[in-house]
Amino acid sequence: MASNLLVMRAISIFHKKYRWMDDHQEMSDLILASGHSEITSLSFKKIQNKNYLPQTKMEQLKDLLEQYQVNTIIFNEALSVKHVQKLVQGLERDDIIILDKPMLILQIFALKANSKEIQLQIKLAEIKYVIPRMRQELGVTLHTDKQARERGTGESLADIMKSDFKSRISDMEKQLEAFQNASAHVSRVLTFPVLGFYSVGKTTLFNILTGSSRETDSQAFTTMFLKSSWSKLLGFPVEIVDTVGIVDLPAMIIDSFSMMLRRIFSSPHLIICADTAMDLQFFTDQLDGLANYYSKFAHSGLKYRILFVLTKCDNLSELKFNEYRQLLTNLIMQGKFPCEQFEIMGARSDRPKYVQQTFVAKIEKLLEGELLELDFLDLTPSESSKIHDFANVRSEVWVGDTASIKSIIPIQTFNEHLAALQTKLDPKCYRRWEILRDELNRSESPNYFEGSIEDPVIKSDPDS
Ligand SMILES: Nc1nc2c(ncn2[C@@H]2O[C@H](COP(=O)(O)OP(=O)(O)OP(=O)(O)O)[C@@H](O)[C@H]2O)c(=O)[nH]1
Ligand SMILES: [Mg+2]
Repeated sequence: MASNLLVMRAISIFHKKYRWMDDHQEMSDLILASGHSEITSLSFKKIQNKNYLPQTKMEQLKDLLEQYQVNTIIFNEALSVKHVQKLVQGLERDDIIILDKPMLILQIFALKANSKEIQLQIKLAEIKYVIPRMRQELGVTLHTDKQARERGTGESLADIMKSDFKSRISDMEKQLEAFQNASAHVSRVLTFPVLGFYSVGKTTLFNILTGSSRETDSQAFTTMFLKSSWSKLLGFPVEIVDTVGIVDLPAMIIDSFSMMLRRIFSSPHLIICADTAMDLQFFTDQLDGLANYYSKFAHSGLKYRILFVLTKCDNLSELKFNEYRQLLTNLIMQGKFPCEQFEIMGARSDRPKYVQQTFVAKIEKLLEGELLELDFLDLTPSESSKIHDFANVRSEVWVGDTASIKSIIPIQTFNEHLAALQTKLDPKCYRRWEILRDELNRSESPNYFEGSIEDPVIKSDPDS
């Protein structure tokens, strides 16, 4: 998308102490996606009180701005208003555009926003990010010009701004809620949102699992809105939801997307992707970031079952893959992702059938206890075809024009579809289902950590 727009030249400033940015890759991704081109970059280690940048770096930056005739600089972290003021003073120029990481990300979101709901979320995030900065700025101005403090009503300008913003925020939140309510639906099938940092391969996985052809791209934030599609790989339908990439952002900005995030986390079944094309440090940071979102938005009453997918493992040796897998397992064992059950698998886009087969095996394990084995007797052809629509049919025997079917069905789907077919259920199964349902209603099963791990080395290659 950025290629259709005027590309703005910019110098990036890289604070090396900032843990996330050790390899500079994220910064470059974001700069590109925001429609800027990175002319050159400058790095520094320690923030300096006077000008924010150390003096030698400040001089270097001035020269670079002059040399490249550029007036935009982009920082790899969040800057306070004070930092910005110091920089402007130090650079002795008032035409400088200073972007920090949150502002850059909001610009990307704004560029790619393709629905009213997303646009509203971005506006809200912008206002929330700007408010504390404006207050500080107003505080500075008003302090030097006390006359400006009073308007006709005797209110301070800062108060007027504050209450205006407050009412705008509350209006926007109401509008957002209306959007969310309109799009909310209670899913009658198992839903699996695919979560993960941007560009980790969420949409690629979504396409493999659902047979869709959604756009994938190496540029950050290719996907900007949720999209569901059915997967029938398991025999019974499950809904897979492709989501917007997660990124490390200040809490107040994340909050603006909280309604969308809460909706994602309302499913107790999650697919969490982590990119193995990144080095181990970045991989760990990714998982820490995801765990932050998880602890913030996971619903306390839900017992999550999580399928962790280590993406892009086509570029890894088995040894390296095991390191990533072990790291993830350790984090889970430390309680970073409290859940009822988890599974781990590797994924690679060049082996779609392998990914599909592994997904089926893993989900069947993950859903243990949530799947019912049900047998039906004396089915008419139309009843039989109905069962094919919502159950994994393991065997089907026809005698004349009636069929017997052995099937697997998720508990969640059972009530919805079987009311009409209860009379066809084998009485033994019906009894089992009743007992299980009573047990489920009574039990308060404790959290436990149990998982099994998929070996990414393809023993027999279904794709070849
Ligand atoms: N080598 C390799 N590349 C992959 C794999 N999966 C995805 N990619 C590439 O990674 C890039 C990002 O993939 P997407 O599927 O768009 O990632 P995403 O997580 O949906 O990204 P956003 O929507 O931007 O958050 C694309 O260029 C893909 O071709 C993989 O298994 N191996
Ligand atoms: Mg995507």
